[in-house]
Amino acid sequence: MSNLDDFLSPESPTWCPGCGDYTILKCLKEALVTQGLAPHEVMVVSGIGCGSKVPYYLRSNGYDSLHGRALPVAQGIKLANHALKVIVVSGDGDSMGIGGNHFLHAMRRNPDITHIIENNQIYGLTKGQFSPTSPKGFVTSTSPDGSLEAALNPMVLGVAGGATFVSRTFSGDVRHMVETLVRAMKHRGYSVIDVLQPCVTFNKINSFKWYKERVYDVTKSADYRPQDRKWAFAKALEWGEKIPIGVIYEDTSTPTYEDQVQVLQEGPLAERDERERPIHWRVLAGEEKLKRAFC
Ligand SMILES: Cc1ncc(C[n+]2csc(CCOP(=O)(O)OP(=O)(O)O)c2C)c(N)n1
Ligand code: SF4
Ligand SMILES: [Mg+2]
Repeated sequence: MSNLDDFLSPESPTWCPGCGDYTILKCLKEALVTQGLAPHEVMVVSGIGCGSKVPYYLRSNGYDSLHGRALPVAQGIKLANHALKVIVVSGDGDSMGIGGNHFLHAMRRNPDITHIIENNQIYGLTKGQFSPTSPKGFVTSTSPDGSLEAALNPMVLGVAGGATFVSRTFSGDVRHMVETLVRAMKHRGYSVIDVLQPCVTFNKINSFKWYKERVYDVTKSADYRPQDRKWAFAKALEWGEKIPIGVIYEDTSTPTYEDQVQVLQEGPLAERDERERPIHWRVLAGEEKLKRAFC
């Protein structure tokens, strides 16, 4: 059993007052406690950005990696110790821009990790440039005449790319976010959560009010069918006057990447004696390395 104080970091958040990232931090802690996870069982990995500061503000294992590189780092950590609950927390720029290619390939592998995309539709940390999820025509410091590029939708990419759990939640709804995070973390496989997270300082369009007027809980729909990929794709495409939140796709039949790696079936690598590991998993040294390099 754990409680919220177990996850209390000595660092205080430096986010702007009212930023949607506060809700994500609060809900992540609650979701971890709800599942009875202790700080040493959790690894939070981020990139660089406002939202990527979460590992500093949560007392657990943490890794603040490079901008865009949270996913490969997280997958490496999961392979080294698949007993850890590995959670990626990174921005829309981090996840969909510079890290977009890692997103596509994580979907193909289905690692058992949870990816929280803090989607404020802008580059917050670097003071408000348009991001891959900004709408076409979005006026920012780097697009004074409006962005010419179409927006990416993480839900559409998630369903099309083969992520086995695709969902969305909103920083203006704590209960919904905790429930969605718990469901995502319980899923065995790559779970993606697109979090609508207002940047109150640089994105004056997509505000709490703007989202509140549009979001609805798709899990309450009469035709709710999260196992039906075609239905999920239609829901993922919905964006505008109505924006669905909740789990839209869940595939429980695809094995995780770790389930398919033979050497991991005997237990986490991190807990095993170096000499027990098959030769190709060891760091080869000296003569052995040379011999192998030339044969
Ligand atoms: C390789 C590299 N390129 C660019 C940057 C500059 N940079 C830091 S954060 C960031 C964008 C952050 O936007 P996002 O990921 O959406 O996070 P947010 O700040 O909005 O939470 C950029 C461009 C960097 N640190 N490293
Ligand atoms: S700049 Fe935006 S995303 Fe960054 S802390 Fe401030 S409100 Fe949050
Ligand atoms: Mg952002």
